Amino acid sequence: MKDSVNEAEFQINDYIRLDQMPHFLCPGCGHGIALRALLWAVHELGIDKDKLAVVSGIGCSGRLSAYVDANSFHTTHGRPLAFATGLALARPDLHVIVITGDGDSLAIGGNHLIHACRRNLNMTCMMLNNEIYGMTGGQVSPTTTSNRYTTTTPAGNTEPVFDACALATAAGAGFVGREVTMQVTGLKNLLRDAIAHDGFSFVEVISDCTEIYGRKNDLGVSPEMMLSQKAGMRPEAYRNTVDVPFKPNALECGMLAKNDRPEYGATYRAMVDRIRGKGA
Ligand SMILES: Cc1ncc(C[n+]2csc(CCOP(=O)(O)OP(=O)(O)O)c2C)c(N)n1
Ligand code: SF4
Ligand SMILES: [Mg+2]
Repeated sequence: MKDSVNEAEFQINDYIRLDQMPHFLCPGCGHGIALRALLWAVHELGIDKDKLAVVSGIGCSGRLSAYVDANSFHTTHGRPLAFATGLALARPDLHVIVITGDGDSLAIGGNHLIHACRRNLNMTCMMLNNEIYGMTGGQVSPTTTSNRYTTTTPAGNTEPVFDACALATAAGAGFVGREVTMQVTGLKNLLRDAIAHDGFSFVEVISDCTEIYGRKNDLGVSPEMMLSQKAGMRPEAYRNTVDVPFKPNALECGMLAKNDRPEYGATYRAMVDRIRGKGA
């Protein structure tokens, strides 16, 4: 990974498939902002598009890989990390990035997430947390805020909420961070550091599903949702403004954990070399 930042101006059109436009996202959906920040980070790192692999699951978040002009793989619901594991192990020359949703990675794919964190194979997982199953009409997810209305919790959600970053940290991820879409530059910087990290990196993006979740819960339209998400976060090192009032129970953002333990692919390849050396 290059240490220096590519100084050339970032032009998103250099990184997306224009023949796939217009995109399918609803107006105000936070997922588009996250994709822009991700591609900006890729640009600043000077990653060759031929060496970039973007793997996604199923969901509105999962749809994003189709728009990236690189090696992209739209896999099955909950399984992008399993797919990416094989890819990263077989092709260590690639920069493997997984785009997933809160349902995709914490519900049906929860098992794959904890083992990807534990294994610490070199790849980056960007999880778009909009607190809902957006694509399928707004069912409750493991991150839906308590008491909020969804199509499957018509009287309000009574399940406790998952803290995805705490889960990833406890499971051993090498790099863990969180950011809101309102802080595009901070999100880009966080993603840049996550991709540059040698090991498994996990970035939770607090996104918004304006159409299905925001509307049902009277959260306003996208700017109101983004502002209230920003106000609910505690400012950290990556934040580029300091106008967020401190709240004791606020969620932390920025880089939350870093663990420089051995990367799994390198350990695995060294073992293979050792065995081959013994057998020769
Ligand atoms: C095996 C399987 N089960 C269920 C589905 C239906 N399904 C598609 S997307 C989705 C939820 C997506 O939610 P999330 O991962 O949060 O993504 P979002 O749409 O919110 O970005 C579900 C349940 C499926 N495609 N495959
Ligand atoms: S349904 Fe929600 S998550 Fe899906 S594109 Fe629309 S606003 Fe975004
Ligand atoms: Mg979701």
